[in-house]
Amino acid sequence: MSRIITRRGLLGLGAAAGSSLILSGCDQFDFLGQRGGAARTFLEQANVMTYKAQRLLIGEQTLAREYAPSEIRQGQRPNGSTDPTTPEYLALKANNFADYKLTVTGMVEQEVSFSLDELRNMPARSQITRHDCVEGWSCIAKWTGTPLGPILDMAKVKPQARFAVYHCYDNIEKTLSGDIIYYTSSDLIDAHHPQSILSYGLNDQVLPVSNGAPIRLRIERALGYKQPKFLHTIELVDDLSPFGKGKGGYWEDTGYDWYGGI
Ligand SMILES: Nc1nc2c(c(=O)[nH]1)N[C@H]1C(S)=C(S)[C@@H](COP(=O)(O)O)O[C@H]1N2
Ligand SMILES: [Mo]
Repeated sequence: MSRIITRRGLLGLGAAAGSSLILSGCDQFDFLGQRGGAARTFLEQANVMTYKAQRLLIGEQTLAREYAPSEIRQGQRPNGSTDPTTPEYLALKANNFADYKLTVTGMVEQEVSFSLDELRNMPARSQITRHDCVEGWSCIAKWTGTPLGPILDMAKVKPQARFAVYHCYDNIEKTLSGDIIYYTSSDLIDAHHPQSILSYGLNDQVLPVSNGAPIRLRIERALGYKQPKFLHTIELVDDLSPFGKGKGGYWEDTGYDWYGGI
């Protein structure tokens, strides 16, 4: 069977067969923000199917496509939070992230923390990939960072762990009952994927604040909202229900697909 069947392809087929909805391109995801909309309900029901189908069809460690430098046509378009205002983040930024630590915690034998310099001195990987946002735009960019898999291995993930939760510094939403902080999550296959890197470089420059400084994780086979910026803690868990509204991420809590595969 073809290796290039994508979630969009599957949804397109399902929609064409099951209803009058046709979901074929990025632009058509715009209306997902409407809670209870027909397309969103369809996507929510399709979550389980797409995760299992994608793992079967795409395989565990297939690489996302990488591009040539000539295919980078513009800077990475900043989206979502572009200038976090939480006191913790402002304090780190004021000191050029000298006091930043990335922590791996939860279901691990050994909690570990790394400074930015330590992360920059670990084996690095660069990759030119395409970022696809559900709002209907894409950008090809070069990301440089250190692979997440070996860092999880240093922490010795316990066998009962099933997910990695990625905690960020930014207040994506301010409400009367306080700030809502961005988070997302992945399974451990994506966490160990060779292209899953803790990136600190973008297009051969230091990763700017607008794109997630000092560290932003890339999960290249997933949509934009699965690429956490301003990352500070990776928590290994066996259950996503205690976090946010229990769906595994800020956007996932509003109804977006948890797996978010492309
Ligand atoms: N912490 C954090 N991560 C985030 C977001 C955000 O608002 N906060 N937005 C997500 C979305 S929807 C997209 S499309 C990308 C945008 O990344 P960029 O600003 O580097 O283009 O980041 C994702 N990761
Ligand atoms: Mo996005």
